[in-house]
Amino acid sequence: MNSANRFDIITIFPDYLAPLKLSLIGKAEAAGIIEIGIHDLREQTSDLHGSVDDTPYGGGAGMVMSPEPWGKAIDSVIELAPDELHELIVLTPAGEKLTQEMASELTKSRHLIFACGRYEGIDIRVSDFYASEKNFKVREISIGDYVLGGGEVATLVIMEAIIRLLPGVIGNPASLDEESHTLKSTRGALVEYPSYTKPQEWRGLSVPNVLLSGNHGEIAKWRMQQALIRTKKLAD
Ligand code: 6GU
Repeated sequence: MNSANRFDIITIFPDYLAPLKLSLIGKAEAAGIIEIGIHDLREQTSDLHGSVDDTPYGGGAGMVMSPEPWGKAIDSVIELAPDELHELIVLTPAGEKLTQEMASELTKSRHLIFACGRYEGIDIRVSDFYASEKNFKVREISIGDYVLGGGEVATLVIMEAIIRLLPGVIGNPASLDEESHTLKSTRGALVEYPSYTKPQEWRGLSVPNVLLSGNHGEIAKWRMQQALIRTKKLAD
């Protein structure tokens, strides 16, 4: 059987990706739903110090990651999923912003390669080269309007958003349905309604009566109202 989605991550800090062994993603890997490879970029360097960066052409502050170690690392992970279409994800604050819709699209990809840049980013010719290769798609993705030290944490975020959507990963897939209905709704993006569990009273705070009523129509109405209120608050 060859049905697992494959994720290869290239980084100079492989230990940063240790959380992939935990929780939902760790279990999905153990169950054979996904395969994960973590690769140290420095293994692709040939000089004594394992240099992965150099000064920018045109001058300016900071360092730029050199294309050759990246080319070698990406070529080597292609061989781990030889017959698939490869999707290279370059993590950069200059990329398109991650959305739920994008995460959902990425579940269809059989082989995702995450290139975790550090410093001022990766020489753009790496993206340009693979974008022109057959069986390759390249996407530059950001997880929000702030700057991180590197793409590793962004990779964890994106992988978690994708993997929890894969069949068999979440115990009760109905919870995904409800979530996506709430998210889409009629006006684009609604956030989730608030949740309550037992006990019925906690530190003087009670669960709203409607949730105890057993009236599913009224409960759905209340939840929709609450989601709208929360969404509106965020927009203010
Ligand atoms: Cl993907 N990388 C870095 N370095 N900073 C970010 C980011 C990615 N997304 C938001 N900020």
